[in-house]
Amino acid sequence: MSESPTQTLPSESGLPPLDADGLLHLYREMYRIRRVEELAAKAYTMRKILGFCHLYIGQESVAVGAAAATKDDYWIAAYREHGHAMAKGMGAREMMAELFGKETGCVKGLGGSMHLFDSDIKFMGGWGIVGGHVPLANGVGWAIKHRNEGRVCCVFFGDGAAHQGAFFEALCLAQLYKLPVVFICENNAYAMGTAIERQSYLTDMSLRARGVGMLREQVLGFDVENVREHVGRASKYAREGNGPVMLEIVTYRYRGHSMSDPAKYRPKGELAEVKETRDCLQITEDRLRDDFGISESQLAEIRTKLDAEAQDAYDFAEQSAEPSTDKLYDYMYAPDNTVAPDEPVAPGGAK
Ligand SMILES: Cc1ncc(C[n+]2csc(CCOP(=O)(O)OP(=O)(O)O)c2C)c(N)n1
Ligand SMILES: [Mg+2]
Repeated sequence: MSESPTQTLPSESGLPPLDADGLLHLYREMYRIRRVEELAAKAYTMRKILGFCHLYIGQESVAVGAAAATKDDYWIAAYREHGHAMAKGMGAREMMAELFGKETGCVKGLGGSMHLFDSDIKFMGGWGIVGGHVPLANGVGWAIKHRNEGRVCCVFFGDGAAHQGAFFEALCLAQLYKLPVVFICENNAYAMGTAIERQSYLTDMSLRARGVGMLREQVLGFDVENVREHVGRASKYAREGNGPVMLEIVTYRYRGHSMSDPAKYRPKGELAEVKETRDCLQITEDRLRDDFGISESQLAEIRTKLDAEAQDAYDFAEQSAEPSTDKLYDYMYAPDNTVAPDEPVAPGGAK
Protein backbone atom coordinates (compact mmCIF):
# COMPACT_ATOMS: atom_id res chain seq x y z
CA MET A 1 0.00 0.00 0.00
CA SER A 2 1.43 3.37 -0.88
CA GLU A 3 1.08 6.72 0.81
CA SER A 4 -2.60 7.61 0.56
CA PRO A 5 -3.14 10.69 -1.61
CA THR A 6 -5.83 11.83 0.81
CA GLN A 7 -3.28 12.10 3.60
CA THR A 8 -1.41 15.38 3.84
CA LEU A 9 0.00 17.37 6.69
CA PRO A 10 -2.23 20.20 7.88
CA SER A 11 -1.36 23.48 6.16
CA GLU A 12 -1.38 25.28 9.51
CA SER A 13 -0.36 24.27 13.01
CA GLY A 14 -3.21 26.15 14.66
CA LEU A 15 -0.70 27.70 17.07
CA PRO A 16 -1.32 31.41 17.71
CA PRO A 17 1.03 33.78 15.87
CA LEU A 18 4.00 34.84 17.99
CA ASP A 19 3.83 38.34 19.43
CA ALA A 20 6.85 40.19 20.86
CA ASP A 21 6.57 38.45 24.25
CA GLY A 22 6.26 35.05 22.63
CA LEU A 23 9.30 35.56 20.44
CA LEU A 24 11.30 37.07 23.31
CA HIS A 25 10.57 33.94 25.30
CA LEU A 26 12.00 31.76 22.53
CA TYR A 27 15.02 34.05 22.24
CA ARG A 28 15.69 33.73 25.98
CA GLU A 29 15.41 29.95 25.82
CA MET A 30 17.90 29.70 22.94
CA TYR A 31 20.35 32.15 24.52
CA ARG A 32 20.18 30.37 27.90
CA ILE A 33 21.04 27.02 26.29
CA ARG A 34 23.97 28.50 24.38
CA ARG A 35 25.38 30.30 27.40
CA VAL A 36 25.04 27.31 29.73
CA GLU A 37 26.78 25.11 27.17
CA GLU A 38 29.59 27.61 26.69
CA LEU A 39 30.20 27.40 30.42
CA ALA A 40 29.99 23.60 30.25
CA ALA A 41 32.75 23.72 27.61
CA LYS A 42 34.86 25.84 29.94
CA ALA A 43 34.25 23.42 32.83
CA TYR A 44 35.19 20.50 30.59
CA THR A 45 38.54 21.98 29.64
CA MET A 46 39.20 22.47 33.38
CA ARG A 47 38.34 18.79 34.00
CA LYS A 48 35.38 19.70 36.17
CA ILE A 49 33.22 17.69 33.75
CA LEU A 50 34.54 14.25 32.80
CA GLY A 51 33.51 11.65 30.24
CA PHE A 52 31.77 12.54 27.00
CA CYS A 53 30.25 15.93 26.38
CA HIS A 54 28.52 16.74 23.07
CA LEU A 55 27.51 20.36 22.65
CA TYR A 56 24.34 21.51 20.89
CA ILE A 57 25.59 25.03 20.12
CA GLY A 58 24.21 26.19 16.75
CA GLN A 59 21.18 23.87 16.86
CA GLU A 60 19.22 25.61 19.67
CA SER A 61 16.35 26.74 17.40
CA VAL A 62 15.41 23.11 16.77
CA ALA A 63 14.78 22.11 20.39
CA VAL A 64 13.32 25.49 21.36
CA GLY A 65 11.02 25.72 18.33
CA ALA A 66 9.87 22.13 18.83
CA ALA A 67 9.23 22.71 22.54
CA ALA A 68 7.03 25.69 21.71
CA ALA A 69 4.78 23.30 19.77
CA THR A 70 4.92 20.26 22.06
CA LYS A 71 5.46 21.57 25.59
CA ASP A 72 3.19 18.99 27.23
CA ASP A 73 4.23 16.05 25.07
CA TYR A 74 6.86 13.37 25.62
CA TRP A 75 10.37 13.74 24.27
CA ILE A 76 13.23 11.30 23.78
CA ALA A 77 16.64 12.47 22.59
CA ALA A 78 20.14 11.11 21.96
CA TYR A 79 23.41 12.14 23.64
CA ARG A 80 23.57 15.72 22.32
CA GLU A 81 20.61 16.51 24.55
CA HIS A 82 21.53 19.32 26.93
CA GLY A 83 19.50 21.73 24.80
CA HIS A 84 16.52 19.40 24.53
CA ALA A 85 16.38 18.88 28.30
CA MET A 86 16.50 22.62 28.96
CA ALA A 87 14.03 23.48 26.21
CA LYS A 88 11.64 20.93 27.72
CA GLY A 89 11.85 22.63 31.09
CA MET A 90 14.90 21.34 32.97
CA GLY A 91 16.51 24.04 35.08
CA ALA A 92 20.04 25.18 34.26
CA ARG A 93 21.20 24.26 37.77
CA GLU A 94 20.11 20.63 37.75
CA MET A 95 21.35 20.25 34.17
CA MET A 96 24.80 21.65 34.91
CA ALA A 97 25.07 19.77 38.21
CA GLU A 98 24.40 16.53 36.33
CA LEU A 99 27.23 17.31 33.90
CA PHE A 100 29.50 17.86 36.91
CA GLY A 101 28.37 14.49 38.34
CA LYS A 102 26.95 16.08 41.48
CA GLU A 103 24.13 14.79 43.68
CA THR A 104 22.01 17.85 42.89
CA GLY A 105 21.90 16.86 39.21
CA CYS A 106 18.69 15.74 37.50
CA VAL A 107 19.61 12.07 38.01
CA LYS A 108 21.60 12.61 41.19
CA GLY A 109 24.94 12.78 39.41
CA LEU A 110 24.81 9.13 38.37
CA GLY A 111 24.11 9.69 34.67
CA GLY A 112 26.12 12.61 33.37
CA SER A 113 25.96 14.42 30.05
CA MET A 114 24.44 11.64 27.92
CA HIS A 115 21.84 10.49 30.45
CA LEU A 116 19.77 13.49 31.45
CA PHE A 117 16.24 12.42 32.39
CA ASP A 118 13.20 13.90 34.08
CA SER A 119 9.86 12.19 33.71
CA ASP A 120 8.09 15.08 35.52
CA ILE A 121 8.69 17.25 32.44
CA LYS A 122 8.16 14.23 30.15
CA PHE A 123 11.79 14.24 29.10
CA MET A 124 12.51 10.53 28.73
CA GLY A 125 16.29 10.77 28.22
CA GLY A 126 19.28 11.17 27.01
CA TRP A 127 20.52 7.93 25.24
CA GLY A 128 24.04 7.07 24.09
CA ILE A 129 23.66 4.35 21.46
CA VAL A 130 23.26 5.93 18.04
CA GLY A 131 19.73 5.18 16.79
CA GLY A 132 19.08 2.79 19.67
CA HIS A 133 16.62 5.14 21.34
CA VAL A 134 14.39 5.65 18.29
CA PRO A 135 12.23 2.52 18.88
CA LEU A 136 11.62 3.64 22.48
CA ALA A 137 9.40 6.34 21.03
CA ASN A 138 7.10 3.63 19.71
CA GLY A 139 6.69 2.30 23.24
CA VAL A 140 5.80 5.75 24.50
CA GLY A 141 3.52 6.26 21.50
CA TRP A 142 1.79 2.97 22.21
CA ALA A 143 1.21 3.97 25.84
CA ILE A 144 -0.17 7.36 24.77
CA LYS A 145 -2.59 5.67 22.39
CA HIS A 146 -3.63 3.03 24.92
CA ARG A 147 -4.28 5.63 27.60
CA ASN A 148 -5.96 8.01 25.18
CA GLU A 149 -3.71 10.84 26.36
CA GLY A 150 -4.04 13.03 23.27
CA ARG A 151 -0.30 13.63 23.29
CA VAL A 152 2.57 12.80 20.96
CA CYS A 153 6.10 11.56 21.49
CA CYS A 154 8.83 13.48 19.69
CA VAL A 155 12.04 11.56 19.17
CA PHE A 156 15.18 13.45 18.14
CA PHE A 157 18.14 11.79 16.43
CA GLY A 158 20.94 12.71 14.05
CA ASP A 159 21.58 12.24 10.35
CA GLY A 160 24.02 9.44 11.22
CA ALA A 161 21.34 7.64 13.26
CA ALA A 162 19.08 7.56 10.20
CA HIS A 163 21.29 4.74 8.81
CA GLN A 164 20.65 2.43 11.74
CA GLY A 165 18.48 -0.67 11.57
CA ALA A 166 16.67 0.22 14.78
CA PHE A 167 15.55 3.47 13.17
CA PHE A 168 14.07 1.71 10.10
CA GLU A 169 12.33 -0.88 12.26
CA ALA A 170 10.81 1.86 14.38
CA LEU A 171 9.45 3.62 11.29
CA CYS A 172 7.83 0.41 10.00
CA LEU A 173 5.95 -0.35 13.20
CA ALA A 174 5.01 3.24 14.00
CA GLN A 175 3.30 3.55 10.63
CA LEU A 176 1.67 0.12 10.83
CA TYR A 177 0.16 0.86 14.25
CA LYS A 178 -0.48 4.57 13.49
CA LEU A 179 1.39 5.62 16.61
CA PRO A 180 1.40 9.28 17.67
CA VAL A 181 5.14 9.74 17.16
CA VAL A 182 6.97 12.64 15.49
CA PHE A 183 10.37 11.44 14.28
CA ILE A 184 12.75 14.42 14.13
CA CYS A 185 16.05 13.92 12.34
CA GLU A 186 18.36 16.83 13.12
CA ASN A 187 20.56 16.94 10.08
CA ASN A 188 23.52 18.95 11.35
CA ALA A 189 25.65 18.10 8.30
CA TYR A 190 28.01 15.67 10.04
CA ALA A 191 28.03 12.33 11.84
CA MET A 192 31.22 12.60 13.87
CA GLY A 193 33.67 13.70 11.14
CA THR A 194 31.73 12.38 8.14
CA ALA A 195 29.85 14.94 6.06
CA ILE A 196 26.29 14.11 5.02
CA GLU A 197 27.25 13.78 1.32
CA ARG A 198 29.83 11.15 2.26
CA GLN A 199 27.36 9.15 4.36
CA SER A 200 24.33 8.88 2.15
CA TYR A 201 23.12 9.04 -1.45
CA LEU A 202 19.96 10.72 -0.15
CA THR A 203 20.75 13.86 1.79
CA ASP A 204 17.15 14.54 2.87
CA MET A 205 16.71 11.87 5.51
CA SER A 206 12.95 12.46 5.77
CA LEU A 207 12.62 10.64 2.42
CA ARG A 208 13.31 7.44 4.34
CA ALA A 209 9.72 7.67 5.64
CA ARG A 210 8.23 7.19 2.19
CA GLY A 211 9.40 3.59 2.19
CA VAL A 212 6.87 2.79 4.91
CA GLY A 213 4.09 5.11 3.66
CA MET A 214 4.68 7.75 6.33
CA LEU A 215 4.16 11.46 5.74
CA ARG A 216 7.39 13.42 5.79
CA GLU A 217 8.76 16.89 5.39
CA GLN A 218 12.15 18.59 5.22
CA VAL A 219 12.24 21.78 7.28
CA LEU A 220 14.82 24.57 7.57
CA GLY A 221 15.81 24.74 11.21
CA PHE A 222 17.64 28.03 11.63
CA ASP A 223 14.52 30.13 12.24
CA VAL A 224 12.89 29.12 15.52
CA GLU A 225 9.47 30.28 14.30
CA ASN A 226 9.68 28.03 11.28
CA VAL A 227 10.54 25.05 13.45
CA ARG A 228 7.65 25.82 15.84
CA GLU A 229 5.17 25.99 12.95
CA HIS A 230 6.31 22.81 11.20
CA VAL A 231 6.62 20.72 14.35
CA GLY A 232 3.21 22.15 15.25
CA ARG A 233 1.71 20.85 12.01
CA ALA A 234 3.31 17.41 12.37
CA SER A 235 2.27 17.05 15.99
CA LYS A 236 -1.28 18.22 15.21
CA TYR A 237 -1.54 15.46 12.61
CA ALA A 238 -0.15 12.81 14.98
CA ARG A 239 -2.12 14.07 17.99
CA GLU A 240 -5.38 13.77 16.05
CA GLY A 241 -4.79 10.05 15.61
CA ASN A 242 -3.65 10.05 11.98
CA GLY A 243 -0.35 8.31 12.66
CA PRO A 244 3.32 9.29 12.78
CA VAL A 245 5.24 11.90 10.80
CA MET A 246 8.90 12.19 10.02
CA LEU A 247 10.62 15.56 9.79
CA GLU A 248 14.16 16.25 8.79
CA ILE A 249 15.22 19.56 10.30
CA VAL A 250 18.26 21.09 8.61
CA THR A 251 20.64 22.61 11.11
CA TYR A 252 24.38 22.89 11.81
CA ARG A 253 26.62 22.19 14.78
CA TYR A 254 29.22 24.82 15.58
CA ARG A 255 31.48 22.72 17.79
CA GLY A 256 33.25 19.45 17.18
CA HIS A 257 31.37 16.19 17.59
CA SER A 258 32.42 16.05 21.23
CA MET A 259 34.78 18.11 23.34
CA SER A 260 37.78 16.11 22.12
CA ASP A 261 37.12 16.82 18.41
CA PRO A 262 38.81 19.89 16.89
CA ALA A 263 36.57 19.50 13.78
CA LYS A 264 39.33 19.92 11.23
CA TYR A 265 37.30 18.12 8.57
CA ARG A 266 35.11 21.13 7.77
CA PRO A 267 35.81 22.95 4.50
CA LYS A 268 37.44 26.29 5.14
CA GLY A 269 34.95 29.09 5.72
CA GLU A 270 31.89 26.80 6.13
CA LEU A 271 31.38 27.45 9.84
CA ALA A 272 31.94 31.20 9.48
CA GLU A 273 29.42 31.34 6.64
CA VAL A 274 26.72 29.59 8.68
CA LYS A 275 27.37 31.81 11.71
CA GLU A 276 27.16 34.90 9.58
CA THR A 277 24.07 34.05 7.56
CA ARG A 278 22.05 31.47 9.53
CA ASP A 279 22.74 31.84 13.23
CA CYS A 280 19.47 31.18 15.06
CA LEU A 281 20.07 33.81 17.74
CA GLN A 282 20.96 36.42 15.15
CA ILE A 283 17.88 35.66 13.03
CA THR A 284 15.63 36.07 16.07
CA GLU A 285 17.42 39.21 17.27
CA ASP A 286 16.94 40.78 13.84
CA ARG A 287 13.25 39.95 13.85
CA LEU A 288 12.76 41.27 17.38
CA ARG A 289 14.45 44.50 16.39
CA ASP A 290 12.95 44.97 12.93
CA ASP A 291 9.41 43.64 13.38
CA PHE A 292 8.74 44.29 17.06
CA GLY A 293 10.86 47.36 17.79
CA ILE A 294 12.87 45.72 20.59
CA SER A 295 15.94 47.88 21.13
CA GLU A 296 19.54 46.73 21.28
CA SER A 297 19.74 47.84 24.92
CA GLN A 298 16.67 45.73 25.83
CA LEU A 299 18.33 42.72 24.20
CA ALA A 300 21.61 43.45 25.98
CA GLU A 301 19.78 43.58 29.31
CA ILE A 302 18.17 40.18 28.65
CA ARG A 303 21.55 38.69 27.76
CA THR A 304 23.21 40.06 30.90
CA LYS A 305 20.50 38.48 33.07
CA LEU A 306 20.87 35.12 31.34
CA ASP A 307 24.68 35.28 31.57
CA ALA A 308 24.26 35.64 35.35
CA GLU A 309 21.79 32.74 35.42
CA ALA A 310 24.23 30.51 33.54
CA GLN A 311 27.05 31.50 35.91
CA ASP A 312 24.77 30.73 38.85
CA ALA A 313 24.21 27.23 37.43
CA TYR A 314 27.96 26.76 37.08
CA ASP A 315 28.61 27.91 40.66
CA PHE A 316 25.77 25.76 41.97
CA ALA A 317 27.19 22.70 40.20
CA GLU A 318 30.70 23.40 41.42
CA GLN A 319 29.61 23.88 45.04
CA SER A 320 27.29 20.84 45.15
CA ALA A 321 28.42 17.61 46.80
CA GLU A 322 29.48 14.46 44.98
CA PRO A 323 27.00 11.56 45.32
CA SER A 324 27.77 9.34 48.29
CA THR A 325 29.40 6.01 47.44
CA ASP A 326 26.65 4.38 49.56
CA LYS A 327 24.31 5.19 46.71
CA LEU A 328 26.44 3.55 44.03
CA TYR A 329 24.09 0.61 43.57
CA ASP A 330 20.84 2.46 44.25
CA TYR A 331 18.50 2.86 41.27
CA MET A 332 20.09 -0.15 39.49
CA TYR A 333 17.06 -2.36 40.11
CA ALA A 334 13.47 -1.57 40.98
CA PRO A 335 12.88 -1.92 44.73
CA ASP A 336 11.55 -5.37 45.60
CA ASN A 337 8.22 -4.41 47.13
CA THR A 338 7.13 -8.03 47.42
CA VAL A 339 9.27 -8.60 50.54
CA ALA A 340 7.58 -7.61 53.81
CA PRO A 341 9.90 -5.52 56.03
CA ASP A 342 10.39 -8.26 58.67
CA GLU A 343 10.44 -11.22 56.31
CA PRO A 344 13.84 -13.00 56.36
CA VAL A 345 15.55 -12.90 53.01
CA ALA A 346 17.86 -15.75 52.00
CA PRO A 347 21.47 -14.92 51.06
CA GLY A 348 21.61 -13.47 47.56
CA GLY A 349 18.08 -12.12 47.91
CA ALA A 350 16.32 -15.37 46.86
CA LYS A 351 13.03 -16.08 48.63
C1 LIG B 1 25.59 2.08 17.66
C2 LIG B 1 26.65 3.14 17.77
N1 LIG B 1 27.59 3.22 16.81
C3 LIG B 1 28.56 4.15 16.89
C4 LIG B 1 28.59 5.03 17.96
C5 LIG B 1 29.67 6.09 18.01
N2 LIG B 1 29.08 7.37 17.62
C6 LIG B 1 28.71 8.24 18.57
S1 LIG B 1 27.99 9.58 17.91
C7 LIG B 1 28.20 9.05 16.32
C8 LIG B 1 27.75 9.89 15.17
C9 LIG B 1 26.27 10.09 15.10
O1 LIG B 1 25.98 11.18 14.28
P1 LIG B 1 24.53 11.79 14.13
O2 LIG B 1 23.51 10.71 14.27
O3 LIG B 1 24.52 12.60 12.89
O4 LIG B 1 24.35 12.73 15.43
P2 LIG B 1 25.13 14.05 15.84
O5 LIG B 1 26.30 13.59 16.66
O6 LIG B 1 25.53 14.76 14.61
O7 LIG B 1 24.17 14.82 16.68
C10 LIG B 1 28.82 7.80 16.34
C11 LIG B 1 29.17 7.06 15.12
C12 LIG B 1 27.61 4.90 18.96
N3 LIG B 1 27.54 5.71 20.03
N4 LIG B 1 26.64 3.97 18.84
MG1 LIG C 1 24.78 14.67 12.66
